[in-house]
Amino acid sequence: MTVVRDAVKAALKAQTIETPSWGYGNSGTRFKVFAQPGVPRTPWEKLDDAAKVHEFTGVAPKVSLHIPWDRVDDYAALAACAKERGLELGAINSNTFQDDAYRLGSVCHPDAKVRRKAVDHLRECVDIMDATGSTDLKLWFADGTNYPGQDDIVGRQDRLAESLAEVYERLGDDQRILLEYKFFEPAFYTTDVPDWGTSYAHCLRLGPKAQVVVDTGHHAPGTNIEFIVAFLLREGKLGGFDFNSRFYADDDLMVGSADPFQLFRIMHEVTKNGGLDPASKVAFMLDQCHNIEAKIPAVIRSVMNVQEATAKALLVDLDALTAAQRDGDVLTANAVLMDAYDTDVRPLLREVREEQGLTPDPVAAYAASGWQERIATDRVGGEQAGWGA
Ligand SMILES: [Mn+2]
Repeated sequence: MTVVRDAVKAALKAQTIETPSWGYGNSGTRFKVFAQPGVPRTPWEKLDDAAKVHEFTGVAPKVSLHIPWDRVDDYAALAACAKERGLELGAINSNTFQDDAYRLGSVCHPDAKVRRKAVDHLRECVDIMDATGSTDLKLWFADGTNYPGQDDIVGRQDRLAESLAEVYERLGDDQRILLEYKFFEPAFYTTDVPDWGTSYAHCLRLGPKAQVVVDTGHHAPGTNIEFIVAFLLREGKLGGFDFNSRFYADDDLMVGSADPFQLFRIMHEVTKNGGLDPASKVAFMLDQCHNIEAKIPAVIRSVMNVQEATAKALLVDLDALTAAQRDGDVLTANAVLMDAYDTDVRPLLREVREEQGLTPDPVAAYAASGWQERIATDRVGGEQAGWGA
């Protein structure tokens, strides 16, 4: 049992969770963005906040950027700044949804000039990756239609494939495309990449440097996300996660808050099928908005929620599970899984943190650090970061 416990601890120490730069900025609902004191005004200040999350959790060394929200003149300098803070720049997220030109879509737009603009932006994102050392280009397209007959479904797929191929060509040897899907919104009739199957088919055609990213909030209610995860891992096509949780639509709430059991089931498939092995290159990213809650503690809480689900998944007795499955013992197989889920892993994680020289309680340590008060005092004037370019 000690051997198992040591292996679980080692895996938890090795896991990294990437936090999103936009999670530190102001965000909101369709109705109102609530500004909070101390919110970063620049990408540099976002890195300062991300560094705090890493300081107290020890497992969040990477930060995803979003272009143009994180546009700077010198990306190499931003990467150097990250490094000074013990961080690395992670996935570059493109934006082909906030320009007037994209009313009818971006890479699937019927007008070649608009598609050109979108593809040029995506290629510019790869230039930025070259400067920052980022390996992942995360693509989410708002493309779709609102009305039957508005555009040709197959024609849009053809344009998507052509656009993606041009971006794929631009990738360096160590770079990859992570193609995200979302079943609806902002388009309400058809979405051009609505589900994992569409993303998978395009990635398969593109080649080994294209993989699917699973945003946990981008599914219809009742979708079995862990099945998708297991399938993609088996095919070597799971690039990573955008973690968040949802009650209704794409709610972008803290991962593990709405349905911790679902997160455990997902992490069970990940741990069981090699997805925690760094060689698998599965990226554990957060994609969340903290609209009414304090942002930095919410990111810390989210990182801890992923760790807790991972710890429980690692505690599943796979030998007993396999034996029960082989014997067709339905109840025992289910009980083995539930035993792990019902384990309180918080003491184990406190131990892990102490062994890493970290504080056992990151939320309390952050609250006591004075950082929140300091940024509220220091970050006055200027424009707080948000969804605007
Ligand atoms: Mn996402």
